[in-house]
Amino acid sequence: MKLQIEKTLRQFDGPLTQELVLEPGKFGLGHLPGKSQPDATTTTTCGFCSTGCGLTVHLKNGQAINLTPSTHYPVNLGMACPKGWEALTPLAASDRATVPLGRDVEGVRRPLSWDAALRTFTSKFKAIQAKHGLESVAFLSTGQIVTEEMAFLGALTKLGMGMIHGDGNTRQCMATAATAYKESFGYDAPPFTYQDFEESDVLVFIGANPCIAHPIMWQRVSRNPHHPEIIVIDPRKTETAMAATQHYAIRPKSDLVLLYGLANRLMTNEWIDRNYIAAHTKGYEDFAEHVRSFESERIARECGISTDEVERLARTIHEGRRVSFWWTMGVNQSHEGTRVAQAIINLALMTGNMGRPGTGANSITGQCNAMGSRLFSNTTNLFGGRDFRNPEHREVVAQRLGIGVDRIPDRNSWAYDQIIEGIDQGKIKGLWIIATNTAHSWIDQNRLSRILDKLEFLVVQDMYHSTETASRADLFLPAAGWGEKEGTFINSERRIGLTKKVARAPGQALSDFHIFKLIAEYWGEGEMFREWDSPEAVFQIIKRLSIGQPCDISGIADYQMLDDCGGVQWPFPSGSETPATHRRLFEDGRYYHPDGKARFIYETPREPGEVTCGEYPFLLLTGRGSSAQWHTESRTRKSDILNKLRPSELLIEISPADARRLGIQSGQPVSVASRRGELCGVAHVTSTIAPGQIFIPMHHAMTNRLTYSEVDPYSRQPSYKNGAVRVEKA
Ligand SMILES: Nc1nc2c(c(=O)[nH]1)N[C@H]1C(S)=C(S)[C@@H](COP(=O)(O)OP(=O)(O)OC[C@H]3O[C@@H](n4cnc5c(=O)[nH]c(N)nc54)[C@H](O)[C@@H]3O)O[C@H]1N2
Ligand SMILES: Nc1nc2c(c(=O)[nH]1)N[C@H]1C(S)=C(S)[C@@H](COP(=O)(O)OP(=O)(O)OC[C@H]3O[C@@H](n4cnc5c(=O)[nH]c(N)nc54)[C@H](O)[C@@H]3O)O[C@H]1N2
Ligand code: SF4
Ligand SMILES: [Mo]
Repeated sequence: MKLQIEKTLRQFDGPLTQELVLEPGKFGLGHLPGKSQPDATTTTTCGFCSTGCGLTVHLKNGQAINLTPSTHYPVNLGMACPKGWEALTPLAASDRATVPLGRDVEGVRRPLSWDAALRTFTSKFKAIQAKHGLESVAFLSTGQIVTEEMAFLGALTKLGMGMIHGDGNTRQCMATAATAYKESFGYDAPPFTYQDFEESDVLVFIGANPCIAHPIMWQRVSRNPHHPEIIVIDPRKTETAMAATQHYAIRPKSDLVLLYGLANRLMTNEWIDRNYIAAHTKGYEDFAEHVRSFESERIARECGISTDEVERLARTIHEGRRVSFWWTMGVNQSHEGTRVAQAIINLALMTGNMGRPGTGANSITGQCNAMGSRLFSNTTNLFGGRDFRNPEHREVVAQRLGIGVDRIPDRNSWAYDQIIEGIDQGKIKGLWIIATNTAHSWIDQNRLSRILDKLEFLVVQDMYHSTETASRADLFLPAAGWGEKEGTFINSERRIGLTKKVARAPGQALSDFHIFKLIAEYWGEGEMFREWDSPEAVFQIIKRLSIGQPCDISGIADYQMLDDCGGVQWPFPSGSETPATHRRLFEDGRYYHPDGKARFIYETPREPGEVTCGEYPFLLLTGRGSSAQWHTESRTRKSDILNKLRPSELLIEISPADARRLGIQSGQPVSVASRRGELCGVAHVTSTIAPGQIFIPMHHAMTNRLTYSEVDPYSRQPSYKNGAVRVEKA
């Protein structure tokens, strides 16, 4: 064992360490074209958004030199958005991390050898655990590393290092959808396939802006030959709303009232599918009683649209033969997001729009592997969507991993916000952050910053040493990025796609996989991970863990099969025939609850915790700014091309009426303040935003100084799209 560590480290010593990362003639995967074919290509899956586009990488001497969208991949059919086209560029950025970094006695960052870095990691975290208990060290991870790495991290920390608390940035993103599905369907199972975009005759987008956030999904909508009605429910007149046939600019956070009102209209008019309700659902009668008081006049009053609009919307849903409902962050990031998502699910269930082509209650995912994180990261759920608190589940997992069941925690982890609270209260002293930029993307940044100061030891593992979070680290570990390692992503339509190593990581940067493997050895748990030898070996372990669960993928032989099939959608249990190109769930009307029936779940709508007032009269909305910007922009800012496709300044979108009243013109500097912080930007006067609201893109590090920390009580996802602010000429 010791020999193995030494050998690995020797190979990463010094500047020219790449030979081990990329063996000549063995290009990432064994079956890829080797060095001798200078004009070879290979296929991979994009590492930005959850669309999961297939990309064809053009190679010279085994190295990626260019890429184009894959024409035959069933997801994108030859298309890619600007980020996909530019995916290789961020790998060559000048702030790529090439060596581990520690801090000297003065606190100045200094390069460390991997050996010293790993020793520091181990001794510091072990000392904290010895003094304050095993739970005093926690981790925060991501939806942007491959499933194999997520599984490794989840096993290493919770089964190997004795941690209880570890969560992902998927909490900021998909927790609401996951919770809603689990309660309504009995399992976290987005039912759709992208083909549904093309097969619907009515598409309803709620709190989603796919023109910007999922451009290639939107392309699929554009290919729909049925002249569909496209309905957008969004307080802003977004790019998607402009392209829609109907736009309802409802008052922010009034979705639940609107959706219950629609259920009321459908019910009152008998526009429901009684057969479907009787055969496949439970709880309809109580739900019908609940929505009785949501009459059109009330909806109009509370949502800020007319009664005629309510009627038209209900009628359009009724008249559609194949109606699909799609939602994203306008729903998930809300104080009552879980119930809003379930209100959408209820509409699909009561109208029988489930399980048929072009239908479904469909949550669009965000990050390239948020779906992998939901199932296999071992954070919120025990591997495979199981429950840490269930002794039988723990027993199964222990058996399949060949470990003692006592190694598996019998409690759930704290959620992201609770981990932050835990740091504030001194319960968590050590934190390991992997592939997420907490010091930019988490809510209420001024408060977060004060809390992070309380940590005794912060480790950050990222591709770049320059991120807001990396700059705060006591120990920094340099990671390889997408394209420099292999593994699988699971996209929004449950498709497991393969991503490959087509470039060398710079300097001594290692794949997250390698880093976890080394940490396992240094921690003294190498033996537990003997079988976890390569991403593909871990893929086989994940397959084993999935058996018997709705996400069973034991029928996927290996990586080669994923490559050959253009990805495979779960479920795909062993014994399945060749996977069809498109598969949706619930075609037989059987859901995952023991009785096979979906549930109608509802609750009384309530006001968010912060509302506008005289001092803070504007409601703040945040979200994606352009298709060329990715989150905290650690990657997209590194591309000159993408930089040309985004605004060069932080734009504050404000309505013409408000701008006039405040004497503000487009291009003028403005300041925005909330109870928590303030920022300066440039006014963008536009009628896409309603009076009384402003919109600020999330991509700037200052945006989250303003945001208000409130979480949905069931999913614990933060409500990033609500807060009261003041706007002034700067
Ligand atoms: N270019 C680009 N694409 C991305 C990303 C990126 O950073 N850049 N990120 C990816 C990720 S991780 C995610 S999660 C997705 C997010 O994808 P989306 O959710 O589509 O994007 P957002 O802009 O965050 O929010 C969508 C809309 O919600 C609306 N909204 C706000 N409040 C409400 C409300 O109360 N009700 C309703 N109905 N709507 C409301 C906003 O006006 C906004 O237009 O995008 C993914 N794709
Ligand atoms: N105000 C506001 N805030 C928001 C949102 C909003 O709508 N409004 N949306 C929220 C949502 S939905 C999301 S998903 C989050 C996203 O928030 P973050 O996860 O913080 O955003 P990213 O910029 O994607 O951060 C990913 C980090 O991982 C690094 N990285 C990339 N690939 C790898 C890898 O392979 N290995 C390692 N080790 N590192 C890697 C990148 O350099 C980057 O620093 O933001 C949330 N924050
Ligand atoms: S739509 Fe998403 S997956 Fe497709 S190329 Fe763009 S960022 Fe990549
Ligand atoms: Mo997200």
